[in-house]
Amino acid sequence: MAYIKKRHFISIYLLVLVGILACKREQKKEKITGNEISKPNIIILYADDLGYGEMGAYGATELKTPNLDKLANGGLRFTHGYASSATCTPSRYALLTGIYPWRNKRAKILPGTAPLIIDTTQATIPRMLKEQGYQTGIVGKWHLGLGNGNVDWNKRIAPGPNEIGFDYSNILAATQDRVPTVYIENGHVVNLDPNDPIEVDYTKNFPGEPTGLENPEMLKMKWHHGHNNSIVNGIPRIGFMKGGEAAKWIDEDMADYFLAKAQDFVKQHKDTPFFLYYALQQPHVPRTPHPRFVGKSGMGPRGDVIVEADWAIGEFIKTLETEGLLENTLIIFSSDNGPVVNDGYYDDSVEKLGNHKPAGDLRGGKYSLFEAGTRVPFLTYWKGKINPGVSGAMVSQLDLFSSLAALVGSDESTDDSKNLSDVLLGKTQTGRDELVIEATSRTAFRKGDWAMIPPYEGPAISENVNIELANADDYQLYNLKDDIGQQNNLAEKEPEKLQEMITAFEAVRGMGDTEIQQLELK
Ligand code: NG6
Ligand code: CA
Repeated sequence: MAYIKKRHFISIYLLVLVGILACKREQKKEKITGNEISKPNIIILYADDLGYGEMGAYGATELKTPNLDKLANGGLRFTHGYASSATCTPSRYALLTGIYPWRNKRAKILPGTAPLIIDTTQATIPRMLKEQGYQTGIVGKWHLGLGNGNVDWNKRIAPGPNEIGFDYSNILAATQDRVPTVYIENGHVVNLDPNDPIEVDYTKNFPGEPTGLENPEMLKMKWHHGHNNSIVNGIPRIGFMKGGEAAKWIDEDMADYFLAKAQDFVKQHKDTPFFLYYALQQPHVPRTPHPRFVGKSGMGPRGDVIVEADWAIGEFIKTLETEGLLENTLIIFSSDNGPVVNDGYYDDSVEKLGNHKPAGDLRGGKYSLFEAGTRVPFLTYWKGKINPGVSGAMVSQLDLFSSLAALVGSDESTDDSKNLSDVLLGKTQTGRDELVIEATSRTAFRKGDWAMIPPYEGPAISENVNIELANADDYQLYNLKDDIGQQNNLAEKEPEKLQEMITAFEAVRGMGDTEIQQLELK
């Protein structure tokens, strides 16, 4: 009897369990069906060091970027779209978290061995979207640190992108010019041979290993400044690396590699809402176009890799089209910081620049507090949803967190990140009124048509990269409406405006300006 009772009980239990599971499945299905209608796929295409003047749609005449232009002309082209910083790590930190990078002291250009600078409990775009039912992926450049310090590259590398909200990751750890020069998929070095373990060190070389400094005869690309540590594929890098021969990437294949991974991700997840952050490596150094693109721009490797990136984006969009996804996908294209021509290698970029103006009419470039450091190409595209046009609204990549959250029905937001979803979709041209921009630990301010740069110590022009950094003894104030090239400093002529700007800047920045400088210049 007891036996029967027990069996009976188990059957009922199983029935109830099956019932609950079936119910859950039903709910999930409904949710997914709902998502298909209301939740678009979201793709962020992110270039590395692409300047404001580098696409046909932004006025480039010497470089051909037909695929990016197609995106720009079929979507919304922002003329006041900003990266949060004039360098990579801080911009990428702000993009993913919606937090100003100067709030995180670790958000500086990182070595390949740096620990992860995003807290694993922190809100991020991928985590927020995951909570809304999205499949989330990153393909390409990471540069936000990995692990907790002392990473063993031969074991699973964590925490990293998969611990801050990405379901899938296939990344290069830091930059193309920094070791380790390997792809990392979901925390594992791709093609790692356990008999040839990888070691990485940024302070000292491994005995007997060649370096760019000591073995110039081994180099196919010469270093100009920095970049004289370990040699990989004939290119000297930043940092020292040993082992991992089979896992080392081939620089010229990188564009094809990441494109294929981005296409795979989209194809695999076309039936659920997905978020893909496709972070291209071009035109950051070392510029290594695939042989198919060599000589295509007439501008040397820097121009050639921009042509290559444009091609990759064209191919990627074709995949979206073939898969029937264009009408249900919001695409955002931008760059992590402004342009630099010579960033440390002799690669003909200076000699062959010709009449090309990477920053367009803007002053400065990468590393600069002038406009070209952070004002970058910024496009939104959604076939049938976003009307083609140009928007003069001020938007920052910082705003993507709250804007995308609002778009997909999440109530998450941060104080720094403004919900500009209507601006991104072209429903209004009222963007942000003010924005703090950052460049190598210094900050400046934009409000309305005005740009204010506090005094900073340091060279006016960086000798190595030949870029005006905006360091000066006195305040600088520019009216960007009349003076987009920041040639007329109005700080003395417009003391009231200057004071208004300083006050508004300090209100956001959170401390007196002197205090900021002491902090940053230490
Ligand atoms: C600098 C590198 C530069 C580039 C940059 C990071 C030297 C001398 N210069 O330190 O080549 O790698 O860091 O670029 O090493 S970013 O786009 O990732 O911020
Ligand atoms: Ca960059």
